[in-house]
Amino acid sequence: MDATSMTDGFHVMVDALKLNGIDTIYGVAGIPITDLARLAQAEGIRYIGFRHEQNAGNAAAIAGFLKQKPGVCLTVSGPGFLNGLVALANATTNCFPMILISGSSDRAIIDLQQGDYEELDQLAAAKPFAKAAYRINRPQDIGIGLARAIHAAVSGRPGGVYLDITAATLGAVLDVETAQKSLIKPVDPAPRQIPAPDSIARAVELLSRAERPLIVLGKGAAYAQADEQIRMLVEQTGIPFLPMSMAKGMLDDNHSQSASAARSYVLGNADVVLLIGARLNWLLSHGKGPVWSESTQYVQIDIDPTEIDSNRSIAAPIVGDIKSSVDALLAAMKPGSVKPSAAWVEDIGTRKQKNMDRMAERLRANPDPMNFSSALGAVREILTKRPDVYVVNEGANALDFARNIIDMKLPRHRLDSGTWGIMGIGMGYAIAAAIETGKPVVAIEGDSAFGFSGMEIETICRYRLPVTIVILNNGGIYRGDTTGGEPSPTGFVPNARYDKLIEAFGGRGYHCTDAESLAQAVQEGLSSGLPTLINAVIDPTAGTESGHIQSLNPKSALQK
Ligand code: ADP
Ligand code: TZD
Ligand code: MG
Repeated sequence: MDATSMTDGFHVMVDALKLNGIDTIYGVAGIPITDLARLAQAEGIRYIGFRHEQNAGNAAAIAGFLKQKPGVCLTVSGPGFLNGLVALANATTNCFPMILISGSSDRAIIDLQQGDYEELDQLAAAKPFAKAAYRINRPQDIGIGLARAIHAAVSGRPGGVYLDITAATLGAVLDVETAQKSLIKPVDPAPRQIPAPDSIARAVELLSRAERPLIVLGKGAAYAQADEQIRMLVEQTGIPFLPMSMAKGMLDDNHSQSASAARSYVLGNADVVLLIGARLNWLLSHGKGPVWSESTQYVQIDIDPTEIDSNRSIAAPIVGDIKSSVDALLAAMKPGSVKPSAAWVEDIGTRKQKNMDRMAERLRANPDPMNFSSALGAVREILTKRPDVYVVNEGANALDFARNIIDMKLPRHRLDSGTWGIMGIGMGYAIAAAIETGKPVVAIEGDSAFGFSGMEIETICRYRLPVTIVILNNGGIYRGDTTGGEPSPTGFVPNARYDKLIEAFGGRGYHCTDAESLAQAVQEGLSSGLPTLINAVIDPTAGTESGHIQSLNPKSALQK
């Protein structure tokens, strides 16, 4: 056989990725995958090089959420892989499809623990944190390895998949014919899961008896891209809805049926709740009192049967994909058979109005220095006119205030700390949102939150991405250190000039101490379409410990 009919693992991997429509790779280069990145780029795959694998992994994960296909992150072995593992675990926790592909060193040396360069038993390390984990040991298995990874990432409940590829496999030579025959493009990797008809009948029966029904939309509903079906369900029944944070914008936050401004009232008083792609985890107080009533009954739509009864008994489970399940519900409900009572709608309306008036007052105030409400009021003023902007958000107070103050109008436009309440997703999510959608991004960041991925501002500048970062800078975790003594565990350098960081890479920095200049800076960042970092100076005494989740914080019994 002559050399022209031979190929190698690098080429087979790139061919397999292309065959499966993987058009973007997020990663950090190095041994043994540098040539894989180079070759992928040469073959037309977009390669986005990061400064830390965790951020590349977070980018891949959110790309998966936005596109309903696995985002791919590429790392080196050992520590590079481990840096990416946090993102893989976060993807799995949030039900985002992603594939972490890491090169690995010599199996013979790893297994005898003889000390190879960046030696680590990566497959074993990945297993507890991934939905699935596979290793490819032979070049002719690359096609099937990637196919298995894709199926695992997007079928059923989506999640993070680890795909280990040894350096030897990448370098191994095989003939072109064998290589071509080995490639696989999965047929229907995320098959519809049609709910059982009796589960639909049971749900409709329960819903038709409800007087105070509520629909809770979770990020599973956003992921499912069943936007039209969900709108029809909500509007045809007239049931009030409550979006979880990443489901904001599925319907306009200003929709007359939105119950967000009366959240605790509706959770505490609904008699039948329809959960659509939302788990009854800590973010919904586990479905328990005092937030929820003992007598509330639930319909739950979820693709994962083991989610049902995870925290509380579910009277009418619907196991299926959201699109098929909502279609089935719509088909089974006779017009007018499911509707909220007039009193319920009126009560919610009254409470909403009161809370919205209160919020408007807080947004109108113009304190010096700025607090969270006044700063976010300025950001809101600009974003209201730009519903196409993707909003990334992390922090404690910075997260809680922005979630409430910044309204969303379009589905999947709000990307945040999610199920773990994790810090560090900011720049990775912002980069992927810009890359995948071509739309502008505003990342609203606590000053602590920003620090976890802040070095990626170089990446943002290198690729000239339309990302505007607003740092709500109160000088620390939850608030600033005003004691003046030894730095406190939660305090940072007071009056830090984050705006100067981005200038080092050619981006534009703003230092804003009032709401007017902040609004102006956000406007300029958005209209320039260029990397922008706004240091919004917040009162260091603003902010409460742990934001809105102080109740989860154990306090030392010995503390005075
Ligand atoms: P939130 O944090 O917004 O409340 P969660 O992440 O807790 O949302 O819940 C998302 C749920 O959606 C998960 O239980 C997951 O299994 C489910 N899910 C994801 N995609 C689909 C889909 N296409 N169809 C049905 N359920 C889905
Ligand atoms: N590490 C990781 C990975 N995730 C976390 N959630 C934390 C640490 C703990 N943590 C929070 O839960 S919020 C937060 C940390 C460190 C930062 C809060 O400070 P901030 O926001 O400046 O980002 P505010 O506006 O000052 O509250
Ligand atoms: Mg802070």
